[in-house]
Amino acid sequence: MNMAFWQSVSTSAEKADAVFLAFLALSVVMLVLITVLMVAFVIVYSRKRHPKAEEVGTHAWLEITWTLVPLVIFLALFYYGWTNFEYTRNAPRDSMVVKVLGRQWNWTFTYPNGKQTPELYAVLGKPLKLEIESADVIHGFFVPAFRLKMDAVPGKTNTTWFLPTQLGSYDIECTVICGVDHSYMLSKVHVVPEQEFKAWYFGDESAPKPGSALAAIEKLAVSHVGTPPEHPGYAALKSRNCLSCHSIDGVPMVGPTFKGSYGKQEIVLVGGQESTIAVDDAYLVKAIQEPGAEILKGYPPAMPPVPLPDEEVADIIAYLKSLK
Ligand SMILES: [Cu+2]
Repeated sequence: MNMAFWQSVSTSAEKADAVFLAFLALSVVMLVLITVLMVAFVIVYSRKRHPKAEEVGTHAWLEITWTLVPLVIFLALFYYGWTNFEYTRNAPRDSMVVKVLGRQWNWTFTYPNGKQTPELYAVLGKPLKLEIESADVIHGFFVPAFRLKMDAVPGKTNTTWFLPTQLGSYDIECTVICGVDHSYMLSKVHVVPEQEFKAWYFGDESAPKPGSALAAIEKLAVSHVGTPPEHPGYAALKSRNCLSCHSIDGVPMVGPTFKGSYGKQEIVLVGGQESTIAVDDAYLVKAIQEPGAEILKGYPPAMPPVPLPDEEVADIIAYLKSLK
């Protein structure tokens, strides 16, 4: 099935749906059977037809039957569910292993060669094993289109896997209330053709992300109606997940907004002592590399250090200067 609300685009999704439908079908059969019997008994054994109560004797075989039949049905359902659960837990040996790190409030995916992305790239028709961890609190890694859900627990590695069967981009959500921006802890799985993935995976820093050929065509279509190209600093903020805690429109989130921040006088806490600083290049470089050193007053020390190449830092600072 491929309706928007019932997308099953991985092998595990097809299996999970089969189990779900089996349980649903049995539930419907039981509901109808019990309702029909209930109504029939009310009519057949009404007081009008049976004014005098009778004692009913034991029917050994009847009792054995209605005990054994449900037992067999339930054991069969258990076996069916269990084998499918096993299937989702045991990744094939040729799976690519991707580490998933959940933190307040984003996901980071690390591939075997060390490349990192904020959104997951998977190859169509190839198994992908996930090793899921958390840097802070418990999160829940959930891809509804794959029927794939696994907790991200600090100090523990949970694994699962999937084999995507359809090209496309699918939502990733966090299922555990993990703090104020829990509901923004969103990402995507992009299922792409193998050559596109390899070109990015084995390419250097400048290799385009898989799926970008398609995105570039879409962008070209948009640029004909006059959308300006994205500022490289904005692109960096987006790809490094900065915008899940910092806004560019003046509204403070977990962290301060970027709008109008450059050149401002701010009060910071340095080792518990307040001091006034000007937000300039030097401060911003330090705030990115060592975010815990000088915390802006009124904000939690929540930001992880972000190792960024120098050009990206320069792009980001140039972009912040432009945000008046
Ligand atoms: Cu979360």
